Amino acid sequence: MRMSKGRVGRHLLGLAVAGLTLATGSAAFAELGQPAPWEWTLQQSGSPVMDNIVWFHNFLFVLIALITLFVLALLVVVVIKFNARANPVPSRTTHNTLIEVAWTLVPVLILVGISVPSFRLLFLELDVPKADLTIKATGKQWYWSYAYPDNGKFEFDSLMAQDKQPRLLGVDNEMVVPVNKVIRVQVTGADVIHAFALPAFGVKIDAIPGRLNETWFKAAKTGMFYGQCSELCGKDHAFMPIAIRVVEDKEFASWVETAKKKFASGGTGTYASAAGPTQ
Ligand SMILES: [Cu+2]
Repeated sequence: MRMSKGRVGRHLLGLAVAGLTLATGSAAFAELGQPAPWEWTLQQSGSPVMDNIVWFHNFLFVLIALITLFVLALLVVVVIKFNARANPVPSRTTHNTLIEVAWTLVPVLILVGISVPSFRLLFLELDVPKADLTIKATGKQWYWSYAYPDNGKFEFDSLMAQDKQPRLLGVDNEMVVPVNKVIRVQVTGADVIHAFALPAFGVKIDAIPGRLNETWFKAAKTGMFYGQCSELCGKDHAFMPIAIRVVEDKEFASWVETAKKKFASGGTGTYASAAGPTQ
């Protein structure tokens, strides 16, 4: 099987075009900000980082599908053309320099082609841009606390609310952020390792005691966005959802005023000291 240079070029161009087409197409069954029943795609994107993750995911999917089909086709050809009946006198060829160079070089080029968007995405995720707002999220057994050091230093606990929808995702006090602003989230753990994850924003970062991790997102739309603790952290690991309400600037400002009063006493510590670090 020989592949001319032109064919390889056309092949790779085809992959790129197919990847782009898939990435721009809408994702069936995926809702914005929360999971949906029978979902088989990624959640709808709500941030520039997630846009890039979705694109990269689709790009790799096309690439891997084409490679798998190509290898399958080669296997079928071998089975049909070179079995003992069809090919009673086998060739004694052992080397073919051109094809050996090609099957070394082509995979290398494919990997280099993958690494470029991969590193670009990695830097986009890890390189926090100049933030408009900083929020500190602390993972605790088994709820989250959010502190707003830029807006009066208030802090409050966010616990799962049994009576709220969506089930297992609704909380009593949501994290509230303004739309289209760069939000820097500093993440830490108070007792054991938790993980702050919000699929629609492409955010997932460990909350480790004694360590301050940083991530960021820029919500593209207003609305409710849900995530969950994503590190096994004890018996109620599944019941410490992350709920973020994205609002317009004005609404955010008025929420800050209310929150300053509501959480003046400091909501933090109440449950942590009562529960203690148990497994
Ligand atoms: Cu947790």
